[in-house]
Amino acid sequence: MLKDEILKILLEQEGFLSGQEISAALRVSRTAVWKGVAALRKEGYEILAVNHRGYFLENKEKFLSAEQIQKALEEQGLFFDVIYERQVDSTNRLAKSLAEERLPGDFVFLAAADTQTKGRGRRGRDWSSPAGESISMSLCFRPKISPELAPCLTLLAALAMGEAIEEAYSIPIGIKWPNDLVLHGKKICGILTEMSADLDGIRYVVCGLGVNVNIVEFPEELSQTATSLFLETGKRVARSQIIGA
Ligand code: BTX
Repeated sequence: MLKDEILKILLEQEGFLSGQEISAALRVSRTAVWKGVAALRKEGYEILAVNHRGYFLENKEKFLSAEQIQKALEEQGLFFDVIYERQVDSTNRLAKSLAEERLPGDFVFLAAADTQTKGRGRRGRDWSSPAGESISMSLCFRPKISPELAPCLTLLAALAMGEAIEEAYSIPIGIKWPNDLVLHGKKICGILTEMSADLDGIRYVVCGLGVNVNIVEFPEELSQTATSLFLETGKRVARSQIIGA
């Protein structure tokens, strides 16, 4: 959709970009650009328009994009596919369906979303992942280990995410066995590892992580047990930085 392409350009742009430049880049009329910008504003994107300068997307760190995530991964020396959607039912579900399409080839990819409509925890429990404030990501790969070792991957993911958070915020993070990260006794990250296996062994593993990064307020039913990195530290960190780390 045109508005998504406009958003992508504005996210990548450091300064202002004129309507003329956007219309030339996307080969559409300036009226179409104007309409696209209006649609994005309706969705909550804060886009400044200044005479003779053009458009500028404010608070870019609030938004995620495949490019930002890819860049953050590349900074860590990681080069694999990133599939990013603004909204999905569940990134684990998306990753599993993409894995089925990619089999029998070998692959590593990351499916991420700004928000999930049916984020899942263990045993069918719900996972809340508000837009603009949380991380919903699923790493999908084909480890050459026997299926009974797969549960260790949850612990590995917990260690990796714990270290990433400690690095970004300089605070100690606890792991609550088997699949949560906690800060000051409250949950800040949940991990759901799912596996597909047959008689030959593991077909693929999906390791899904949900992180409460910049969430300002939790619904009543979660407020006693859940917290966010922002609420505990007062610091806002770009989600792509944590995903990459
Ligand atoms: P869990 O079963 O250990 O925890 C689920 C429980 O945690 C819920 O019943 C609820 O009480 C509480 N909860 C729900 N949302 C939150 C939240 N944002 N913060 C803290 N507590 C919460 C944990 O399951 C595993 C969650 C994995 C989520 C990721 S997100 C990306 C991927 N896609 C997907 O559908 N699931 C994974």
